[in-house]
Amino acid sequence: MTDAEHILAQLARAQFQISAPTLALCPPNIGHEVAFAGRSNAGKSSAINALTRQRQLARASKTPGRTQLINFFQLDEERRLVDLPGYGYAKVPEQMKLEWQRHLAHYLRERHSLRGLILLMDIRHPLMPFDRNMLTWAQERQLPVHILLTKADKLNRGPAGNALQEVRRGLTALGFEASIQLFSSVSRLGLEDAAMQLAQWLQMPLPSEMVDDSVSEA
Ligand SMILES: Nc1nc2c(ncn2[C@@H]2O[C@H](COP(=O)(O)OP(=O)(O)OP(=O)(O)O)[C@@H](O)[C@H]2O)c(=O)[nH]1
Ligand SMILES: [Mg+2]
Repeated sequence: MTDAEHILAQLARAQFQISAPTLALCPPNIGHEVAFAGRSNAGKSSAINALTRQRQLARASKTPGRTQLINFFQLDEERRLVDLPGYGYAKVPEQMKLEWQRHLAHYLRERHSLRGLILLMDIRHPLMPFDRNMLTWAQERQLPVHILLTKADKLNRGPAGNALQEVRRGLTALGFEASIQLFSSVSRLGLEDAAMQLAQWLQMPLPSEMVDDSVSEA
């Protein structure tokens, strides 16, 4: 079994933990967690489902703005994935958008167990104002960011590669540091790379790093 296969098997053990409307109602701020952020409809819930090989763990919907709470998925006692509320859906009342943004900023600022941010952007609409806000907040907190350019299956290979390079250049021009990859929940492109990023931030043990003492005992 490769490291990535091992990690994907571990991620498949994720279980829904709790939905929190505010920071105060989040699970204890201990251990390690990785949050998935992105504009509404970017594919956050679909990515979590693909990475955990569960169809309905995080509810993916064709109605944007469905995930309005901070949803926690537990891998074990000290490791969690977090589905953050999507942002920027036009039909949501302004008052509600401001409320979400307040909770989101609060979560990013105060959540010390947060080890890294997976920022999802639709490959056809990258680096929108919300994405830049997230990158700015993460940078202020020195939180590492890994970008998934989602729905890469919507483009052919050439255009997808070009989009990747263009976003890389955009990030540099804006002064942001982040790793980035193509991703598709549908074709599963980039699944293993994304899983390995989670493993690193969540400090999940890798088979290739585990000491095999059965040999010395023989
Ligand atoms: N073709 C394609 N469609 C995708 C992909 N990922 C998500 N979608 C579709 O995009 C829509 C939104 O996906 P979600 O996963 O619900 O997006 P979200 O970011 O969780 O949205 P909110 O919860 O509203 O913030 C759904 O109709 C998905 O089926 C992908 O990789 N490829
Ligand atoms: Mg969602």
